[in-house]
Amino acid sequence: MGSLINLERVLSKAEQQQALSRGEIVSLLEAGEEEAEAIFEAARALRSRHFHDQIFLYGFIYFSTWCRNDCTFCYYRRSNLQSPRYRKTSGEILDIAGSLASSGVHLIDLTSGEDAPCLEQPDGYEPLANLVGEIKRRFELPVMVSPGVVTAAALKQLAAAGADWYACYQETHNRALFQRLRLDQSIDERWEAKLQALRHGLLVEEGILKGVGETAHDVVDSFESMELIGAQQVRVMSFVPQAGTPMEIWPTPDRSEELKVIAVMRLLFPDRLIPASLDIDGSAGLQARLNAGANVVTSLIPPRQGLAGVAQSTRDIDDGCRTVAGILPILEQLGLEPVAPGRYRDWVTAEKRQLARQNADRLVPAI
Ligand code: SAM
Ligand code: MD0
Ligand code: SF4
Repeated sequence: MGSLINLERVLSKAEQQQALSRGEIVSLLEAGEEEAEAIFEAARALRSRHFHDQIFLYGFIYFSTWCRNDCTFCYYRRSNLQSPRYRKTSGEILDIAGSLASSGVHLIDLTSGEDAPCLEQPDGYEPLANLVGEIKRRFELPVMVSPGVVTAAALKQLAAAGADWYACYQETHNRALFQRLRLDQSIDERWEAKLQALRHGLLVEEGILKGVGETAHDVVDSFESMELIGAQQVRVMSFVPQAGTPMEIWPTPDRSEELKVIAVMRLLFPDRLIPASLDIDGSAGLQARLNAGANVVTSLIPPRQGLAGVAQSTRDIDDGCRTVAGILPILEQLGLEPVAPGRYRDWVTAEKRQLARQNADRLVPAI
């Protein structure tokens, strides 16, 4: 960024919710340490304006680590023989969801690899849909599903069962880079799955990886795509190298990069949900991400249930640091607090109503 005065001008535009140019966004992403502090402050001010220092908490259940895909960055890629494989039963998942619900999370995120039993049978997503319905009935919490790319029929079935969110991250919107990350997968099919989810009334989370070879312009392209699709939740995760994968010696990026992306997302999407994931640096990384303007703590995992994280397969899980009780002192220190449970449900309901209106206006029938 040329000068602090210029930075002030850009931040004041953002605070007034005026559009920023590509050059302005790139300069924010390339800001130095001192300038970054000013960007974080502006991001926090916008978060306060829209969310009153109240934070949402997401419980995470990685219910199957089996996957047919071979993403170069992922520990659970099919060809990684070192990765621990498990598939939790419906009973086990309900028990875990119950303990997360009673610990005070606002949402249950059911995540898996693209697991063959689901994919090989015509009605393969019925068990997941039934599970979603049962979790909603028993615990009255919103549910997110993250099973990878699934068919329009499966999305319809999941939405009918009561799923509220579909999370599916493009990782990058640069076609050549996508192809290096998500080997033999279609960038268009992944995008189309999110469009289908929206058409069926599911809220959508879009996301990118930081430090996988993208440029600042690629990141701006991703912001434009997030805007275009109208994602209700947007995320960034720093790449963490995984043993036994082609990217195991690829360096993890400096965390200041992810923090600036979080803050710039807050400036560009002030009223959207932006996660601070515990899956990258555990609870030690939470404060910085919240200070950068995130408003959802994700990847809360009950201890000692044999569950894995995505980027950190074991970190902080069994010692209870990734629980609501474990992170509450961090929120408190920052003058933040978890939102009352009903208010998260209200937020989701209001967003789903707005999406239903948009879908009706578009008059595009879902298939
Ligand atoms: N299999 C589904 C899919 O790929 O969409 C669901 C799992 S998804 C939640 C896994 C996500 O975790 C990826 O989309 C990626 O953004 C993130 N992730 C995976 N491996 C990672 C790594 N090594 N470092 C950082 N993030 C990673
Ligand atoms: C997280 N481990 O929030 C989870 C995961 C999938 N919807 C989310 C990447 O960090
Ligand atoms: Fe499978 Fe998802 Fe990992 Fe890719 S990121 S290998 S789709 S679990």
